[in-house]
Amino acid sequence: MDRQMTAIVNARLQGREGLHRLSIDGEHFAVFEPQSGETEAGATEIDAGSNLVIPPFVEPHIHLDAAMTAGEPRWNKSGTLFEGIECWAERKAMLTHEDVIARAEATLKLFSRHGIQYVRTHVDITDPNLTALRALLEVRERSRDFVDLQIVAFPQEGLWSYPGACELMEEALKLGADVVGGIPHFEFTREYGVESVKWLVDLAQRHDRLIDVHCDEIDDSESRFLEVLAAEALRYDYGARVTASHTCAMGSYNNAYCSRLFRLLEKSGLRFVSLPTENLHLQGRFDGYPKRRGLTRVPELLESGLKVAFGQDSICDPWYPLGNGNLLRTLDVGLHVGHMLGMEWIENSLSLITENGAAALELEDYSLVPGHRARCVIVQGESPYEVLKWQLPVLASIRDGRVMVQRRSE
Ligand code: 17E
Ligand code: FE2
Repeated sequence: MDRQMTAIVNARLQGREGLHRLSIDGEHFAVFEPQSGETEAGATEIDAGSNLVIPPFVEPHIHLDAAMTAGEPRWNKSGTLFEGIECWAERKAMLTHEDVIARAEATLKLFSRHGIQYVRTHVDITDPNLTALRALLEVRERSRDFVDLQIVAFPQEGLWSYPGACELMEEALKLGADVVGGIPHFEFTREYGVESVKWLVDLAQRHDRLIDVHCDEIDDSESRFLEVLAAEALRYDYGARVTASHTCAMGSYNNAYCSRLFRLLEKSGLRFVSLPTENLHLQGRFDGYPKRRGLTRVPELLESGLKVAFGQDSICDPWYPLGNGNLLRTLDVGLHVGHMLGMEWIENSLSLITENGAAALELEDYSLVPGHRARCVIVQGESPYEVLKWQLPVLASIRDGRVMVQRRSE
């Protein structure tokens, strides 16, 4: 049974000196008080042991329908996105309701052990039976105790390029998908890509839904659907509700084009999700040396005031054979690729797997303040630098005042 707590003591908070006592009233945070020194935890109090207490981790981009299917029915030998899509089409034909539920729940439980309490999953709707979507809608309800799950209706094989995909998108939203997805760089033609983006932005507005598009996940400097997505978002004043995922091609754009593009991005206020482990693995596959790394321009986006979050994208699926649920590993890789190991970046880095993800998911009631839901994690380390260096599993994950995960410090 999860234990209900009345306070967290000996907590270190980002941006504040010293130790704090965070009291909890039922499911919500109550008063936060500075402590004069270390204190002993009472029977219904949890001891943070001078470690940082931060909001729960947010996984802003995962594919739960494909999780844990790596090698089924065959391995992705080339390591490209495109062979991954082919392998997945074969595995997709074998999906059952129970199969999807079992793998998705196992993955969410793995995430929970790593302090993730919010997840956005893409679910492939290019399937006339919508098997994965129906299963994930059930998982969303069954898992509410330990995770808030957002479901993106994701047309993996294209909106314009897969027969019936638009009707399946509409159906997915009627059934209860939270977010509208897309994949313009995979459509048969550039025009299809542009049309698909315009169509999905309109669809989202008609249904009052968020948007999260797999956008320009390719090392092609001519893949320029991000500008279309941003312009549409700006036109309808929808930017804060739109996430551009991947945007790998931005790593290949020339600087003059990027300079023009960034003006639009700043005006649009789009959210960004970068998937560093995944794209390091999938991109650069058609290059000789020097070889591109296929990541979007993370530090430049952040310096422009835009919000970028990191996500895992895959857990052992046709696109990526590894993954362990620990977002600190993803953060580590992303900071390396982005040349972001300067101390200022490190000190601010936890926002990439917490609050910037929360912004993409439009979470309310997220930050650690009195009155908000008592949801947080106790990480191992007194500073973001220590947390990043050690990458140890969370000491505790608390949700609405209940302790869901607790382990001894290492
Ligand atoms: N589908 C896709 O289009 N791109 C990816 N990176 C994954 C699935 C994991
Ligand atoms: Fe993805």
